[in-house]
Amino acid sequence: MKREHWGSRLGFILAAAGSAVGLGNIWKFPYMAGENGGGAFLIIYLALVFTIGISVMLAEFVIGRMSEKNAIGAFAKLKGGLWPVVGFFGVAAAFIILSFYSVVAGWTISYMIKSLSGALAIEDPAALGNIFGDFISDPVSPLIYHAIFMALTVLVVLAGVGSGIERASKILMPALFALLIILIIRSVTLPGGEEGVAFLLAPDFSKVTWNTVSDALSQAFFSLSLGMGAMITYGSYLSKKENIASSAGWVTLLDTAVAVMAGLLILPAVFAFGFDPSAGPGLTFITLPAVFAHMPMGSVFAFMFFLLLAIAALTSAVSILEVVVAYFVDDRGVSRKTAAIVIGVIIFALGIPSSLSLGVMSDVTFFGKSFFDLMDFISSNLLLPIGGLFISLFVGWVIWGKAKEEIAAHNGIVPAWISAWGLIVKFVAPVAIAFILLKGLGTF
Ligand code: ILE
Repeated sequence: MKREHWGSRLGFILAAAGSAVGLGNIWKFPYMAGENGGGAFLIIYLALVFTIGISVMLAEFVIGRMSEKNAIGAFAKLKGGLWPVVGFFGVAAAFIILSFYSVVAGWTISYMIKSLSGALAIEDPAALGNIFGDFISDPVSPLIYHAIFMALTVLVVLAGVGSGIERASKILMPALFALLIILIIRSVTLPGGEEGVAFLLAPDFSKVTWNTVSDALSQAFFSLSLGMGAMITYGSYLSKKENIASSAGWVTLLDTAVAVMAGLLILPAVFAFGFDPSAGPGLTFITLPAVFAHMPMGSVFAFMFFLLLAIAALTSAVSILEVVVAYFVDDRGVSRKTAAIVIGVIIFALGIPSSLSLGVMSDVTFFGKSFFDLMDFISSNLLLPIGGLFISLFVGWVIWGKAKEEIAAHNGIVPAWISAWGLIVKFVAPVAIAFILLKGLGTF
């Protein structure tokens, strides 16, 4: 059977950017920048994204389009041997990440509703902290939203690549950009907001340690959806006419722009009302509602913000589910419908202990971590970097000659920058990623 292709170049770029732009950009990036010296973190992050990040993304597009296969099947087709294990890591990462990602995405849906009902129109962050704490530790309510979010994700994937994923991305991504721009204008025009802009743009290198660098690299992988098979899978639906290098450039640029814009949305507002930018993961769910409560029509802006987060999360979750579904459809002969539903239900079930570990199961720890943190650690700190490392080595050393042809497939011209890309995938990325991996494991 001929593989389905994206309907248009724009459709593909929006879908891939939809995968990349997610909770990682809007929820995680601003608080990580807030904790790590603002502008200094931004500079390191940008440097890593535009060297290693963009290179690994291009490597994933090459593997996907050359093989026209899912993440595991791609390695089996291109080389075989033990290489499919790399794809297996990606599929495993996708599976695990979606289980807890959907829990957090569920929170955003609940917060949309809470904003509308006025339940969050409270100026005191301590009271909002209690609301958040009570909500996420509840044994039932977050699971209902987790189920709703997984159901939405399954529905999009079930409808297929063109009529589900591409169509949803073409509607949701422009909506996301529109919401983002409205919210940024509101935020940077707040009296006192300039301080937040300065915080994000003026670097304070005194806070930078090796940890900052390793956090920035892990964040780059997570945010660009690398090492989890997503870009291999999306790349496999690309036609040979597409310029994959420029696509990788666009997706990286859009993803980074949204992270910076999210910083510009959140930090000025936080500064304008005198809150702490280093509030950590609670910045979005606790500090931001307090910020909105200070604004005229705050509930409307709060609703728009959580809608923005939910949309960003949905287009990302769709890409992660597609990684697993594509494997079962391509290699196991399962129908798309059955695969999407059954895998969706299993991932939902795996998310249950993650959600409960923030409440009734908080005493159950594994290696000192809650189930939620354990899932996050195994996937983000182990599987993604391992995937990225071997993807770079695979393209740089195993299929390098063919990879160059793949880059030139649309016009027959091997670009001049190819040697710089070669240098990164052969040496720079593997060494840098190995460093982070060892650090993550606490070796040094
Ligand atoms: N890249 C997205 C994000 O930043 C997802 C990460 C796919 C798991 O949220």
